[in-house]
Parts: sequence; structure tokens; C-alpha cells
Amino acid sequence: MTVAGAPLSLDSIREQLTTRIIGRHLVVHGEVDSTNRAATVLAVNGAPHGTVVIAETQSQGRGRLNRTWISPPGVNLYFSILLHRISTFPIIPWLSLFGGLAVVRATEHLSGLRSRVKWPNDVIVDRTYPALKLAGVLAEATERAVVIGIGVNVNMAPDAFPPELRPIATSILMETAQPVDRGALLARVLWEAEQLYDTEQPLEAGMSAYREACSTLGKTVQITFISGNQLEGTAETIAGDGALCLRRSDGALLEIRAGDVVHLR
Ligand code: BT5
Repeated sequence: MTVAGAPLSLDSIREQLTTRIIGRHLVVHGEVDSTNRAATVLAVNGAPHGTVVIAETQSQGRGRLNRTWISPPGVNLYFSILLHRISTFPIIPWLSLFGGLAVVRATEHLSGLRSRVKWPNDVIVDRTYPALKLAGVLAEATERAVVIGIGVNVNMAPDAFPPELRPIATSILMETAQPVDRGALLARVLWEAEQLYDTEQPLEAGMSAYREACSTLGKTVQITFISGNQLEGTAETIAGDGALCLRRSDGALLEIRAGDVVHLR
């Protein structure tokens, strides 16, 4: 067992890993531009299914649509899971939804903190309005592989966030006042992910668990599309393929596959 604050090392992570596939091949960087980019390069070079790339800090950590993921050293988790596109693994929308669910489950297991997913793949603490972002997931697909990048704010102090993020972001430490061993949390997220990606388990069970953990359902939401167009409605359910089903005020039911969601009420 390592202690909170200890650097992440190959040995300390390996000691705590309980997975069969995910993380059996591990690459640990002190600093990298982006673990998603590094994992994509490894995928092209034939890295095994289940490879995990971890970094203490990222110089160009990225969110969706080329946004920045703030990645200070030594306090958080930044990692990417590389999965080959093999027929026994579920399709891409599930992979990215389940990344957020794995973080929710692992966080509660290790710290007792109850977080929720905001569709599609933010992890938030929603006891206040607006909710605070604890983790983000960025799934990117290449021809041969899917890379699921996960950033979790673990032991980050409020003043480590840039001022514009302070009102909208949080960490496990900020919520519970207790530091968490990052190696243990990483090992647990990978274990939860492996359970969810295991096709011996019915996918529908994972989707039901996702719906239960989803803070978006039942809320009035505003969706902004890549085009800048916006829509408002009530989030009614998540379809079996991961789409958000939105009820408009005129009664129409729309299936949304991508967009930025704001919980209005
Ligand atoms: C995400 O994008 O939430 C996906 C973030 C994925 C990060 C991981 S870290 C490991 C892997 N390697 C990478 O390069 N990326 C992945 P999006 O929904 O677009 O949210 C981005 C927005 O979240 C930013 O524009 C900020 O407003 C906010 N943000 C940035 N850094 C944050 C942080 N550390 N904590 C909370 N919010 C943050």
C-alpha cells in the first residue's frame, strides 16, 4: 500500500492492480503532453489490448473539442486505457459512458464520496448548483483502437485551480478533507472498468447502473451542439445505445448523440 502524496510508480501501481487485462501493460510517465496522444501512438505501434498510460502531469492535457484539461503534477490522476477494436468489447458510446461510471464507483469505494455522471461523461458532485466537476472522460477512436482518457481531481487544493475553474470544479480532497492514495484509486477505477467492459456481463446491467448514477435524467437541460445551435428540454432517459432522449416542450422526443449539456434545473 502506498500513501497519499507518494509519487505514482510502476511498482506501486502493479502491487495494487487486481485486473486481468486492463493495466497489465502499464506505461508511467513523469510528464507527457497528453496520455491520450501517447496511447494513440502506442496503439499505432501495436501496444497490447488493455494497455494503460499514466502521467504525473500533462503539458497539453485535453478535453473535448480541443479544450484544455488542467493537469498539475503529483496530486491527480491522468490516464488513458487503450482497447483494441475487437468484437467482444462493446461499442464506443458505451466505452466512454462506462469510463465515468467506473470513476463514480471507485471514488465512492475509496473515499465514501458520492459523485454522479453528467451525460455523457463528466463526473460531478451535484449537492450544490451549479454542480462541481470532479473528473472528465475523453474517448477517442482510431482505426484499430479506442483510447479512453480519464482525468480525476484527487488531492488537488482549491488554489491549484485557475480562478475561472474554482466555481465549477472540485477534488476528492476538497469534498472529504481526506487525501486519497492515487495508486489505490487508479487500481480500483481500472477494476471497475474491467467489470463494465466484460462482455460476460450483460451490457444492459451496465446501462441500468449508468442511468441510476446519471444526474442528468429528469432535469431540464440545455444542449449546445458543435455548430453552436442550442436546444432545451427534459432529459427523459438514456437509450440502449447511449443516446440522451430529450423531451421538447412541444412533446417531441429527440435522441442526442453528442453535445455539451448544462443542467438548468
Ligand atoms: C473533458 O472534456 O471533461 C475530458 C477531460 C479528459 C481529460 C483526460 S486526462 C487523461 C487523458 N489525456 C488527455 O489529454 N485528456 C484525458 P470537456 O467536457 O471538454 O471539459 C473540458 C473543460 O473542463 C475545460 O474547458 C474546463 O472548463 C474544465 N476543466 C479543465 N480542467 C479541469 C479540471 N482539472 N477539473 C475540472 N474541470 C476542468
